[in-house]
Amino acid sequence: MGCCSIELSLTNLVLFGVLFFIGKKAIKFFQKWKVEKMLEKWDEAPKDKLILHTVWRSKPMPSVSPFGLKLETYLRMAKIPYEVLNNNLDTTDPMGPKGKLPWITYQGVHVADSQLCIEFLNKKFDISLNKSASKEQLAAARACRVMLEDHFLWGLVQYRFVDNINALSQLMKIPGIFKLLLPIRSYQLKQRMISNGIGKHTPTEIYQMTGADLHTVSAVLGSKKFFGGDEPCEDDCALFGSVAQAVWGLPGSSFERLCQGELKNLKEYCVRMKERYWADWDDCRDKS
Ligand SMILES: N[C@@H](CCC(=O)N[C@@H](CS)C(=O)NCC(=O)O)C(=O)O
Repeated sequence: MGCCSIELSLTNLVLFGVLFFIGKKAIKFFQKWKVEKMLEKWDEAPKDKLILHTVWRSKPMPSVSPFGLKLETYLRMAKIPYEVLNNNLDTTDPMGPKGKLPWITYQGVHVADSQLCIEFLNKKFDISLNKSASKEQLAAARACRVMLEDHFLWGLVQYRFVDNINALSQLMKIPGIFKLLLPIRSYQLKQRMISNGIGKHTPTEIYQMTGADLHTVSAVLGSKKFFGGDEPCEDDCALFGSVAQAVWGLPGSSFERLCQGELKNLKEYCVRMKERYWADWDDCRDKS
């Protein structure tokens, strides 16, 4: 009798395992199919227009995505035409082929990842925004970009999505159904932080570690106007995309306080970038 019940539960376990495996495969297959369908739709987009797929406009600033703000700033720096009102900025399919935003469609080609988009566009339009900066300035700017995008980002995630998820609607409009899913999103991101390693620290430790990134970036900027010197270099778009989040996109955070006080050269830098490339900053904010 006992042995029979062990056999039964073993059969159930195997059955459960098989169903779990099939379910996972089915979800993957469905996701792949959805992406293919979505890309087929964008294959038909007019070939002469560059379409920037990104998150919808937010309240304090045009984009609360560091990567979205980076790529849009790059397009402005490189003077590559995309007009928001001409519908060249798409927010219906913000997530691209790699499940992330931003991404672009140009001449039937889809490119995902802000940095890969920049490299692709540099080649397509024969652009170099690094002509006036020194080798040292470019190296320091790159190091700061990688630090902000791959390390400081987790401080932003901790503050915005883990500790203050309910305040997200102060930053951007959240459609009804998404509001219900926010706790799940918060949980997913926390899990991602744990797999990364940084999520194993306490929030205070995470804020200290990522606040130190801002100190470093501020020291590298020093009294320069831009990370490229008197003129911005290519990485200035990325540095602006991330630092602007600390200045305008994380209200009430220690990052915001740092940029208003001790590290005020970072805020001054963001204002300089904003004035230079975003004369329409307020028009690009969601004022509803
Ligand atoms: N390395 C990527 C990062 C893009 C990224 O992480 N985007 C975020 C929004 S700011 C995203 O799409 N997150 C969705 C997710 O990871 O599930 C890039 O430079 O584009």
